[in-house]
Amino acid sequence: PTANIAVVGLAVMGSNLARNLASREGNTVAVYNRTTAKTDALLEAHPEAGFVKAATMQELADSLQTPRTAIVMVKAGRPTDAVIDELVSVFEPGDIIVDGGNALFTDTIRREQAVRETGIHFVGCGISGGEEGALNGPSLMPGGTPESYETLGPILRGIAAIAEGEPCVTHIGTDGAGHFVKMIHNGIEYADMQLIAEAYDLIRHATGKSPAEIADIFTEWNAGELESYLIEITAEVLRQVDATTGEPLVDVILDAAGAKGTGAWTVQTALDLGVPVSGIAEAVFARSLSSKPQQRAAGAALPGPSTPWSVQDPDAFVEDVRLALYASKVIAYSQGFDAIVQGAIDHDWQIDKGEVARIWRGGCIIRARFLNRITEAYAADQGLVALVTAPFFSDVMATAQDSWRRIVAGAAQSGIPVPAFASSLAYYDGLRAPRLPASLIQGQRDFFGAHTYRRIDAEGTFHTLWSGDRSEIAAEDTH
Ligand code: NBP
Repeated sequence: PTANIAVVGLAVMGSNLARNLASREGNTVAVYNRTTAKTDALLEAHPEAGFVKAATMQELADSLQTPRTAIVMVKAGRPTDAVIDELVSVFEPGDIIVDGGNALFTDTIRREQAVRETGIHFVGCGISGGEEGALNGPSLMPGGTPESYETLGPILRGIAAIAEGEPCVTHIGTDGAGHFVKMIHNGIEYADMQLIAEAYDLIRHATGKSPAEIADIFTEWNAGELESYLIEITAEVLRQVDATTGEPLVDVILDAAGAKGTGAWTVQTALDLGVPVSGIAEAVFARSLSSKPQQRAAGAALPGPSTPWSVQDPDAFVEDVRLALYASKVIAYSQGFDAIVQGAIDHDWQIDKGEVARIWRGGCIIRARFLNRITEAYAADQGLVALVTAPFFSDVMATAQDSWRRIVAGAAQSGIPVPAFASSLAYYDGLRAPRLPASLIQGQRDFFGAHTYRRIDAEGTFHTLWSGDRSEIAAEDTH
């Protein structure tokens, strides 16, 4: 056997990852694809990679040194299960199967349990960065056993993106932890993109600036604390002119946003965990609304406000939008990390939050300067109960909140939809509130369902005899 690592599935992600692996010192990469013509095409296009061709799964297993390690990059769902079954039939105890596809973390937990019975290690590994990242350096989020990471870690460190001299990979936790964290990454990505889109929309409608002018604003923002991949590519998209019409490309692209489902997974999971990820949820819903042409056509006739936004000082307005974006973005990340904290508790994972922020600084779509501040916040306090309350971020809120409130209020008054800005602010104010009207909700629940309530001044559970004399009795806790 000559190869130390294999890639199974040679579509765009798999072939790029295989080339990345082959370009690193010390790796010999075996490659397999169900349709062998694809394997042949890859070998022909990249003789420099020195790939070892496997025409069957048995050939693949025979070409690998032990412990055998194979990274699976096939379509998520049934194809992944099919390939895992085939690998299990030719691998031996101690070998390692890595799923690098976009699996739902609960599928990864299920697969890990099944594969573990055979003595083979199964590692669900989140991979972020798309095709470009797979080729030149992705952010990698492996789960699985610590033992498998001893073999896998050095290989993954070799191909990961480098941020400030360090590879963007860490062992996230056992079984599905890696795919869970990748899912949250994607959820945050949805929120980040929606917030940027709202910022653009506000500036466009309230100041009348052109997409090219707004592109310059984003370029300027990218030199400051908002510096990130998404801000950078936003400027490029806004600057693009359509060759056919001569119009800004953003004006000829149909305004219906697609989705592949990982944002919805994040929200569904967060609902189960009981963690408010309202910024992410609004971002997912905003895409849904955009993709409802019939409802939007019917809605176009609905009455709106009589007064458009009259911005007196465009520079001051743009700075308000920048700060509103920054504050909302902090909330989106804070909510995402809250989901990681709760997911780790529910699934018994030891996840180092600071490390997660560290490995997101390179390779992935949400790479951003301020992730360093998140790493610092968790380094200072691993038990941080809400990221936004860390000193650095509460200072951001102090600086940004007046601008944020002006923007959300102005948007409401002039009828510009800013669901992610507004819900982030509402979450922030909810978090701050010394008392919430949840006391009233408990009263209502007790009234119609005898669900009982607790008091601020006594231990125990109580019920008011609403349909009797309305006196209070001590009650069994019924929830
Ligand atoms: P696809 O998701 O399009 O999958 C194509 C590959 O799956 C081909 O190699 C195909 O083999 C193989 N395959 C299928 Br389909 N059914 C199979 C089966 N029953 N048995 C064996 N092989 C089967 O490829 P991709 O776009 O390169 O994505 C690969 C994975 O990476 C996916 O899980 C995807 O969600 C994920 N992904 C991640 C990112 C990211 O940014 N992280 C981006 C894009 C994709 P064939 O050639 O014989 O049909």
